[in-house]
Amino acid sequence: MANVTIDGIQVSVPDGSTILQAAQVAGVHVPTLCYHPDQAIKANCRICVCEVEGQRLLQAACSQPVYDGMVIKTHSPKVIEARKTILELILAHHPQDCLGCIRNQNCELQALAEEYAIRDNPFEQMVRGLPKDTSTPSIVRDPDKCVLCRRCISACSVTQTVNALGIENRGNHAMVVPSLGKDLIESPCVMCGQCIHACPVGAISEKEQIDEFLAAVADPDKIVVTQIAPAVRTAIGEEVGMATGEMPMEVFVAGLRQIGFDYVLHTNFTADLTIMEEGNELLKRLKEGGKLPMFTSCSPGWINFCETFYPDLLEHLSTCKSPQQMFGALVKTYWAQKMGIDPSKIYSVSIMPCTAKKFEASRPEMKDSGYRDVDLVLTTREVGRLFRMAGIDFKTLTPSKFDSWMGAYTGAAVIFGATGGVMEAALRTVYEVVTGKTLEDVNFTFARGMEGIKEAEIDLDGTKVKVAIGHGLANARKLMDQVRAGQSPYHFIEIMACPGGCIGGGGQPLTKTNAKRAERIDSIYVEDESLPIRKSHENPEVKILYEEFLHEPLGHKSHELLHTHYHP
Ligand code: HC1
Repeated sequence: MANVTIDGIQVSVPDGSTILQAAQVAGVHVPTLCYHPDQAIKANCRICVCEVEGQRLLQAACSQPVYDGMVIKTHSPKVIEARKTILELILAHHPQDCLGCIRNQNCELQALAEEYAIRDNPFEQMVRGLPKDTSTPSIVRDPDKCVLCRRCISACSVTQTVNALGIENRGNHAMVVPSLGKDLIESPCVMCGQCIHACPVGAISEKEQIDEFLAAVADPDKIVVTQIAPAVRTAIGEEVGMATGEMPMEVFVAGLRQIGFDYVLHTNFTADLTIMEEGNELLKRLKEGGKLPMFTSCSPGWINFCETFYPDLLEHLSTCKSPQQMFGALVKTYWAQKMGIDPSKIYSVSIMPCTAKKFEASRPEMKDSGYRDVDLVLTTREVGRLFRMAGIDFKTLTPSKFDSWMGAYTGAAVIFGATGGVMEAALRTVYEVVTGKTLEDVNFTFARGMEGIKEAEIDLDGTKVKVAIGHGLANARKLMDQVRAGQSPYHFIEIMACPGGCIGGGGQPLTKTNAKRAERIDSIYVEDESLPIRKSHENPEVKILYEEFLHEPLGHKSHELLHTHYHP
């Protein structure tokens, strides 16, 4: 252990700790910018510099290890002057359009400028005037706003192993650019949006489509219908001043009606339906000798990753469309018929935790209903903005229920939002279908939690099925390399592109830490346990859908509307 003194406070910390870690133990705030708690140390912005007694040069707190007897000052006049100069230099190269910036009031640079009372900048403004990159349907890059912290590069290349972003040039000319220096759409970007969570400023953001939504609501010829993804409810409260998981579902539904939705339905309904189709597809492959292991296919960032990096393994993907797209195909066919509504008037809006869902909805093949199946995708953050714009007071709102025929859901659907949830939901149904017995304990706890790869062997009354779960694309890559090498022992693999699953999606309220992701996961399982029905095949509205419209899983109508193919 090392005994150090920070701003007069004595603490004892493990050998090898950094000044920043020691400061956290002492309860002393040291500002950071390039530092990210879940990434390797970069130490390139120098905002965290501190004064160490006996040393002439200031030391970066995020990278400098402490030693026994070290005396540190975190806010001496010399330190404050250095930090102010660093901030002034960054701001001299940064646009001053904070009022119109998507990160206004949620920007780490803006917060630091306030913390250090940066008022009149002595350095001349030298913004480069680079164009925004709006080439993808999901993500916008604004290179002028980049502060070169490299957190996006780390998220893209280490957490996700996608390597869509890199550094071009050196010194004053250094820039973060898509690989090969082209627009993002020409890079291997999978549109997962993990770079957005990493970015401290407004240099990378979702493609905001609030104005399209407002125009649809104002159009008297449009019937605006929404679906809500499983991971949204747990996090939406964070956008309106509530704790994680605190927003009750029926209050959320009431809020959505307030901002203009005519009907509120649920992606959870088609998550249950996905289990019916995907579970039966797995059983068919096991029985008839189809491609194994079978991979889940609901996470669009993962599909993009598979198409880009593993085109030779596409046949392993389940042919099921994602729940978002199953919903899109059914709302303008089955639901429109049931409600007696002209499908050409339906404007179908999904609320998703995911930026890649915007891309998925725009895929040319996603129009099996005869129309664009999903017209617009709003992220959780965009809906948070709409709630704030409408000035809704959630404490006084009268709770409201989902609309009929595609609004009922089970606990199995709720857990789709967390890593391992699709696997657990599938096992709850597959067990009962294969064994004909009631599954008394529905909790497959091996599937839960933030461990990168989880695996188990499930005994279905004598039939042994080996399964694995990976979340975050670096973990997906490990599982895929095993499959490519012919060494995968598994029959069924769940992959979610984002760390933690959809609760950590690129469209969720901005979070810096895996600890926050774990908190959202906990709230998902609390919701699962609170529901009276926790197995997808017991969803009463899904039963009606099969009786009246689809007739059987994997049948003709299902293939027409609910399944798809993939392309390299
Ligand atoms: Fe997901 Fe899915 S769980 S992919 O993570 O299968 O985004 O929430 O909506 O479609 O249901 C995301 C979440 C989501 C789909 C479902």
